[in-house]
Amino acid sequence: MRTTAPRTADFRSPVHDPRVVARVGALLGSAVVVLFLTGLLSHLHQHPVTWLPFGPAPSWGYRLTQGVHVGVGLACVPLLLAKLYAAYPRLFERPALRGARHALERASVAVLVAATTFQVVTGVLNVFQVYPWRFSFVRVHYAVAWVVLGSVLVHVGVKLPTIVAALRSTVDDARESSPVEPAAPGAAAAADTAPADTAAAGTTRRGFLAAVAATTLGVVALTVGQTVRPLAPFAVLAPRDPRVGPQGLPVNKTARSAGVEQTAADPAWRLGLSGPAGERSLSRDELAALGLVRAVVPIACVEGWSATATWDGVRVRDLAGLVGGTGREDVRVESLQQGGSYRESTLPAAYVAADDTLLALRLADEDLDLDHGYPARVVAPNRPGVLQTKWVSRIVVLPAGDAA
Ligand code: HEM
Ligand SMILES: Nc1nc2c(c(=O)[nH]1)N[C@H]1C(S)=C(S)[C@@H](COP(=O)(O)O)O[C@H]1N2
Ligand SMILES: [Mo]
Repeated sequence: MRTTAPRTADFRSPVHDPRVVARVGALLGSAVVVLFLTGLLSHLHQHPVTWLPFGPAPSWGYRLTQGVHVGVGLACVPLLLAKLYAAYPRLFERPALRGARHALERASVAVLVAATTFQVVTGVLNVFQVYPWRFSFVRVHYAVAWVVLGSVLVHVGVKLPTIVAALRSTVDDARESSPVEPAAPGAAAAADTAPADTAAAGTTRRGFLAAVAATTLGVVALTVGQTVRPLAPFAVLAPRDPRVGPQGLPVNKTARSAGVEQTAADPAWRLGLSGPAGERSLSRDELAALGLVRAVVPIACVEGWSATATWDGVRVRDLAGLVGGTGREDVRVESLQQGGSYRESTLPAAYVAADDTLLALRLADEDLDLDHGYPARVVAPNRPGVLQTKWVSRIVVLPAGDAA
């Protein structure tokens, strides 16, 4: 039995090769850029900034970007494992420390691996609604996203010559089987003693890359059904089936878990309206008497699942108008729910003005199910699910220019 730590050159599999590492890395790096951009969009939806106002069009916008975020995020599981497997022998390079520049390079790789692994592990657990931690997932995931982006940029910058050379040489060319990164002195010496490359090694590398590509595509194919309806039967890896739930729509938070079972079902419920012209209160029948408008607007959960639904309700713009709103003010929507982050949301003015932004009373030609927000819930196009507030108790027209 060996007692000493292995050396990089001890890892003889032809897969431990810069050409493989660079190819998997290019895929993973592209995925990370897509994740950063789509994630940033999701963040900006939930924390609007005046210099980049979102609007209600296209109605499927958030559905697409967050669906891509979670789809690509799940695809990162095989990509990350493949990248770590192909590159890990470099951990055993000796001497481990070769001066300040090298130490910095190693530290940046450590940060990159830790931060990316953290994002993938916590992201996947979040999508499956498993929270074995006490911190706020969204806040930490957002902060670490910047660390991932920074360390990817440093990593690519430092490795650019190696990456370019590796991507230029074909995977099956009969070349010496070199441990990852031949530039390292120890590794170069080892390369001399490594067995000459053969066609078989090329096949193994190509086989590995093909297997990684197939697994990655497989993960995507078996999860996109959570948002692409025709593929729903194949979404065996997705946590949600977009067809399952009351009125054919999934439920993230039930009336019971939100603690509103009694208050939402109370026949004495009235909608409170508040605005520059004063206060109003309307029963459900009075709301319905205003005339219902139909909108086909998807629910697009931040967790990646989404489903189109047909809603009937009163335009939020018209409700705001009853208390002096002009359609140019933001509107705050409050729920009967007493606690939790999603008990209220703010509709920016551009959404308030939209024809399809409703206080919905009905879904799929029936009164809303209690779990879908009865007696009334907000639906607006191109919005994260977390902002489609259910069990609405009050709508407040905010002073113009008082963006939340
Ligand atoms: C590896 C690189 C990744 C980066 C750079 C990244 C980046 C981001 C960012 C910036 C946000 C917005 C957070 C906010 O609203 O403040 C976000 C949200 C989210 N990400 Fe990622 N992400 C990554 C990986 C993943 C993975 C692998 C998954 C799971 C499959 C995932 C699932 C989610 C979910 C579910 C949200 C919505 C959270 C919420 O609003 O409740 N992410 N991501
Ligand atoms: N009051 C309240 N509204 C809420 C939530 C909540 O927790 N509380 N969850 C939101 C989330 S995360 C989603 S995805 C949508 C889902 O709407 P549905 O249950 O009708 O499908 O409701 C949103 N509205
Ligand atoms: Mo959600």
